[in-house]
Amino acid sequence: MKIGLIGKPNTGKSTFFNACTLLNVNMANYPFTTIEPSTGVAYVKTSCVCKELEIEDSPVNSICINNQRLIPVKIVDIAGLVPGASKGRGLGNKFLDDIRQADVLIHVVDLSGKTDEEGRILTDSKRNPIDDITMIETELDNWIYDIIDKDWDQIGRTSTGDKKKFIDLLSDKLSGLSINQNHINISIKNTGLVTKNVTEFSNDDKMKLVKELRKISKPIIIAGNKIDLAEIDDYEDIMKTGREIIPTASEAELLLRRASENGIIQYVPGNNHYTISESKEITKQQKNALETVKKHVLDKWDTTGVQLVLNFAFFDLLDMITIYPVEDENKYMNKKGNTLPDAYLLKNGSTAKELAFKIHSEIGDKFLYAVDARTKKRLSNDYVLKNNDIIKIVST
Ligand SMILES: Nc1nc2c(ncn2[C@@H]2O[C@H](COP(=O)(O)OP(=O)(O)OP(=O)(O)O)[C@@H](O)[C@H]2O)c(=O)[nH]1
Ligand SMILES: [Mg+2]
Repeated sequence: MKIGLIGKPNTGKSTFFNACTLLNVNMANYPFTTIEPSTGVAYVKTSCVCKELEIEDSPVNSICINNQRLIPVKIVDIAGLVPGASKGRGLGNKFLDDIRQADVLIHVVDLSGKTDEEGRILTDSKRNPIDDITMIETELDNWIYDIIDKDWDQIGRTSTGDKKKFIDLLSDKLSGLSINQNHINISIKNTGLVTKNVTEFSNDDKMKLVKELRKISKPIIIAGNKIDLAEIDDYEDIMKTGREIIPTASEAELLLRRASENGIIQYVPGNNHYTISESKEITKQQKNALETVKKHVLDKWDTTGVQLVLNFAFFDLLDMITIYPVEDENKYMNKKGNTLPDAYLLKNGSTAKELAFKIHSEIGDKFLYAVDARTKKRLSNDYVLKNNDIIKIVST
């Protein structure tokens, strides 16, 4: 599963990306700083089962800080989209192409309204952030629409009135966009187009289908960024539109993570506080910067929001759960003696056998049964995993 960061230029996508990956990609206060998409590793945060079990863990595939498990996920920083991008404007289709692989999107919006629709700084006016949201949605919709429309008639002829075949062929065309048959079926149902013959779909019908497809296959969480410069009203206005939005301060999160990396402060991503280290020297400038973050972000908004956005994307929009596979169900260890070594993210509804395949295809092939490490009970291959399950897989 992959997250894509999208938005018009200059909203703070690369800052968000850097904050959550702590990599140093190019950042600057002018549009089109990002030319190539950069992929990085971010972390979602969940309360670790080590606390409940009262054991000290030694993670391998993830990190545990203060009983908080940080699980790695892939994130892509995509360059800014401008109005007309779907028709090739700006850096156009290239960037839309980078969105193909994403399973979930974080739309970074300049909540302060201090930049225009192409990311240029506004000095004497303010842009309504809702206009940025509809702009990006429109570009995404037009982009998918054009892809569908191009082959619609031909697919219609080939499938000769057989809807199942039509959906089959259409999903082939859209597989590169991480859109599958299931997405298409649900979208046709949700839009009430199920009774209509596909060859009779009007352009409006197709657009209705596209909008639904986009929502289902690429769900969006809006990061209302630059809250240090924004008003709560702007945030509430977006909430009232029914969209999912979380206020963020990417720059503040980046500052906190860097200070924490340098040992100046102790800070767990997502927390509403930090503590200044006694042992490390701190300059007056650093101290001021940290105090500004506390005053304008943490005290006012409680968190920088960056961690909340990542968690929302995975746990809410993608509906993922956390599973801890172990090899020794009595000691909760792997063979090397690491306690609670791995935390896996799986789609809610996944079975024990699917977990086995996720660990290794061979383990999946040779799956016999699973064991619930808490109760030591045997679980069958179709057992539906629950969040925070600790599971041993037994294979031949
Ligand atoms: N005040 C404030 N400024 C921010 C915040 N996040 C980012 N910025 C600033 O916004 C400007 C643009 O940030 P980038 O991260 O380069 O923006 P981008 O969306 O990646 O821009 P493009 O790559 O051109 O599309 C920089 O000057 C950042 O320092 C924030 O939370 N608050
Ligand atoms: Mg950028």
